[in-house]
Amino acid sequence: MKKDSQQNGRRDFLKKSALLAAAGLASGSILTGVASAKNIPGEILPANTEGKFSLPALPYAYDALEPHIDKTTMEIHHTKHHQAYVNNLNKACEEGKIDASLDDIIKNISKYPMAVRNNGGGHWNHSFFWKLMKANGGGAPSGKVAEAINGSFGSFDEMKNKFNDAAKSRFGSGWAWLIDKNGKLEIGSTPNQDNPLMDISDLKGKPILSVDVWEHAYYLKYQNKRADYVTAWWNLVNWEEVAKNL
Ligand code: MN3
Repeated sequence: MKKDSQQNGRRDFLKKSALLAAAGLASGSILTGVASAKNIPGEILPANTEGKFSLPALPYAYDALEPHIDKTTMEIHHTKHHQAYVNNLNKACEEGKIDASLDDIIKNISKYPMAVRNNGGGHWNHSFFWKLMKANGGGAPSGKVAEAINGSFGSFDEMKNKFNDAAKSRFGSGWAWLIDKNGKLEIGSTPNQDNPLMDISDLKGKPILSVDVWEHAYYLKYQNKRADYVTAWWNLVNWEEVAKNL
């Protein structure tokens, strides 16, 4: 009898190990591209309490954006990906003795090493992106946002089509943007964690709205169907926040 229960215990242990290994592999596939050499798939990175930059809290719960963006994706995206950008930015700033503000770093990004560009951009972009979404968002913009969109694109639908095209056609990882360029709204995309405030960017202007099209933002729920993710994402847009950016 004793031997049986030992064997059962070992079988349970093996089963659990296999599940953990599978979970590690699964999260590893969506963690591709996290800018951390030390990041082990499946590992929760410790919150950085010593560095200059810190992870902002989300303005909603991890499950608030369901069913459009699932809880697990939001949790991994915020606590692992964004946290990794913050940790690595702090490390790069410490190593390079960089003491500028994030806005100054972004504006003059050509003067900094690639680690600062990738992780500083990652921190700026995600901090901007979280606030652009909310539970029960979406619908059509009103007031000055609607006026600006109609003035620059003719209609909200036309702007949406252009934005969707920019999000879909960005090859690999990056971001689609609605920007204000000298009083006129324009749409484009940037690679990796670049953004339209960076001096090296081909797309330059003041960010108004953006969507993260890295696979880690949607892969668990949408797999390769980036277009479906972007279509669903419109249901989350926080137009009051967009108005503040204008
Ligand atoms: Mn992201």
